[in-house]
Amino acid sequence: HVAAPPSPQVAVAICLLRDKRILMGRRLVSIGNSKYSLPSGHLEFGENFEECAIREIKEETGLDIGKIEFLKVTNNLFMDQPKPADYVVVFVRAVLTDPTQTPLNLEPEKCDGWDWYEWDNLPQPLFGPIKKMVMDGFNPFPQ
Ligand code: 8DG
Ligand code: MG
Ligand code: MG
Repeated sequence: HVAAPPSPQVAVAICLLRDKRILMGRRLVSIGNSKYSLPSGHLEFGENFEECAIREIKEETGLDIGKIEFLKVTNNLFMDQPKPADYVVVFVRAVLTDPTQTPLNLEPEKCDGWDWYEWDNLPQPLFGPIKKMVMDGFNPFPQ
């Protein structure tokens, strides 16, 4: 019996925008450990991108989001990891249903905490994929 080879995985990453700021947190997991990134998670079977975004944000921050819009898809390879990974990442943007709601750190074993950052003053160091997108001129805010 031969183990099945690894497959690409699908993740949804959420640019949660509040006024001129975006929600980010410092990762505490193997890929991108200690780097700042967007809330994100794996697409579950039978779920669409919007449902995944709503669920992951709720699980990770307790926040309720709406106005979810597709932004971009990227293919991110992490081949030099101890456990290599191949992600197809769907980036969406969203806003808070209730703008007075504040983020909770509901998965403290995976994230150091959430905060709002201005796009021109993002926290450092950024997680590789989002860092590259920023350098390439990506901007999730409505123009
Ligand atoms: P789950 O068990 O809740 O479904 O997953 P998770 O624990 O929340 O997964 P995650 O690591 O937060 O996100 C899934 C993967 O998405 C992550 O391991 C790497 C990948 N990923 C990229 N680019 C980006 C990005 O720009 N931001 C974030 N947060 N994740 C990204 O390939
Ligand atoms: Mg996550
Ligand atoms: Mg998650």
